Amino acid sequence: MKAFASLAAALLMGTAAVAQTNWDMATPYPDSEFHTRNIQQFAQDVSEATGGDLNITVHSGASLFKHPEIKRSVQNQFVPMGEVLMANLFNEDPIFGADNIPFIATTYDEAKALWDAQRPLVEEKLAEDGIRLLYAVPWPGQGFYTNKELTSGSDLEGMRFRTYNATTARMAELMNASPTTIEAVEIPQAFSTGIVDAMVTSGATGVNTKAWDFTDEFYDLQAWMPKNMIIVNEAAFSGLPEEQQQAILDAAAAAETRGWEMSEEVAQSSVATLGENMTVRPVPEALVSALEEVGQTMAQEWAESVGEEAQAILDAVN
Ligand code: PCA
Repeated sequence: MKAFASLAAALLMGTAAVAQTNWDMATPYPDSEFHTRNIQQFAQDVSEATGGDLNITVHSGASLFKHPEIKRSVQNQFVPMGEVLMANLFNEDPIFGADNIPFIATTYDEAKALWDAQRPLVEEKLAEDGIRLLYAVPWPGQGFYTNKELTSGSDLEGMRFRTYNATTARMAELMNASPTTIEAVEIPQAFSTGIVDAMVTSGATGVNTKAWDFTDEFYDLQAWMPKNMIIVNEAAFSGLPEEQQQAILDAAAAAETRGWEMSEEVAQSSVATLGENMTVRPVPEALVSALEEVGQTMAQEWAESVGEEAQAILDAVN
């Protein structure tokens, strides 16, 4: 009888252990970044909706996998879920880079129209690699941080420019600056060791890295709004009970709406914070027109590499 009772207890415990699934999630940006806060809320929503049966532990700041490894890690199921800057996958397929070209989409409405047109193609590409897209959220518009005043595009000439992927490096190159790709978490160190003396990023990342500690000027160009995407390994996802799959999809839809709102709020608040700590200059016309020209070259190069699907995306924002 005693033996039977302990067997029953062991079975019960066994069942409980099976019912609870613990997932890790690899993300590239720090805890304080609004994207990460949004993901934490997403994970909490999933846990609550599943009564604690599915727990997602968020490993932020590239602590589990380096940013360039996150997509492949999800693909190979080293980790079931992750976050990646979509345009970083440009080298796998240029469709991922549509939101990284200067002046194609510069407002939240335009970014939304671009995303609506781009999304099915992104989903299709990821599906080929056994990955499901859950949601995507844009960064606020991108601007330049420098240590000297910019009056025209040619002032960027020779600047050691921090970029974050191949597309931003191409932009820096076309502005005759000299690009070095550096992850957001490594920005302060790159400046303090003198690897770079200028950078492109949003007000959000400027505030998070305390850009005023190593640059003097911010130019709020709002030139493009690259998106982060949250992805899940399809086999891992479809291996979950249906209620848990649904909980993830519901939490993802909520996170997408919430994330776009957070982005818009941070776009305002971050520029205000920068203004309290460093010089936020009105953007000089000559700088805008130089970057517009670069944007046209990049749009052309991008459209050629994508092929006929590019036009539908460009039309969506025009
Ligand atoms: N912050 C990220 C990507 C774009 C942004 O605003 C970065 O600078 O790496």
